[in-house]
Amino acid sequence: MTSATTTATTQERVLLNDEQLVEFIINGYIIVETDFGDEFNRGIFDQLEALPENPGDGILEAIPALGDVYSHPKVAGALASVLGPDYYMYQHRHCHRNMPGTPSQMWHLDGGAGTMERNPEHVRSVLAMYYPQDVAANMGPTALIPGTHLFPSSADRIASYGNFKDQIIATVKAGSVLITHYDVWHAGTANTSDNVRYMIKFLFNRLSDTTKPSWDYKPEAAAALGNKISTASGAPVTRALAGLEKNRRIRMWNNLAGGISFPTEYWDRWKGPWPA
Ligand SMILES: O=C(O)CCC(=O)C(=O)O
Repeated sequence: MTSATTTATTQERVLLNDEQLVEFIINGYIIVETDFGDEFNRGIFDQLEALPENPGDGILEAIPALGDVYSHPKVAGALASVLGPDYYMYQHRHCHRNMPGTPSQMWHLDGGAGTMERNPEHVRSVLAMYYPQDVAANMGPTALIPGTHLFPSSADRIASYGNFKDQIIATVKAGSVLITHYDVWHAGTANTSDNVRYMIKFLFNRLSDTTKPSWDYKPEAAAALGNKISTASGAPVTRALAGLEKNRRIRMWNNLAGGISFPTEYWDRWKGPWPA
């Protein structure tokens, strides 16, 4: 493990609000837009273009300004909200350079190396992907399937799957950071444009369990949040899994919120009128 390299102090961090946190639990991702401006993002892009080869894990040493992305108050705030205030950056990182003509990847989860940890009932690890240029639909945006972090166990069969009804194609503005639960199914899509697309992926881990919400929690919102977590429709899942999906969301909330917990429940989904 490497120690946290984020320089944003706890006070500077712009934490997620309740609504954003619940959306993260339901969908497994959030897109954070930074306010660096063209000069900063263009500067990173130009430095990437000048690299003689892919420095692999050494990308941060090769381009130290990338550290500013992950310590930006909104990025550090989102990471602290889902991983606790003492989260840390993992040592593996990767620069994806997608040239015009790069084909799409297969759906996948990352390998679970080192201290990265899968958990459908908690947030222990996340991916954070920074895009130094606008990414239009034809430039190979990252695709993901919301809600799949709640069912990571089917991951060994996903490579040959095609399009999903509810997939998200994350077209983003330059400077955006896509933060996903480690277990969200994702893939780079084809770059059919004439432009190179860069994405730099960093990985972050939880260090300790939180005893209270680490986001901008408003106690008066609790009832509505509990209701949303247990009733909002997310990814279309089979009826038999709907109860498990909701209970996993609730357990994820309970793990993130420390003492403020919602009860998980059993209900008989099969009782009722005969199908027409
Ligand atoms: O290139 C992308 O947008 C996605 C890359 C990816 O799937 C990964 O780094 O695991």
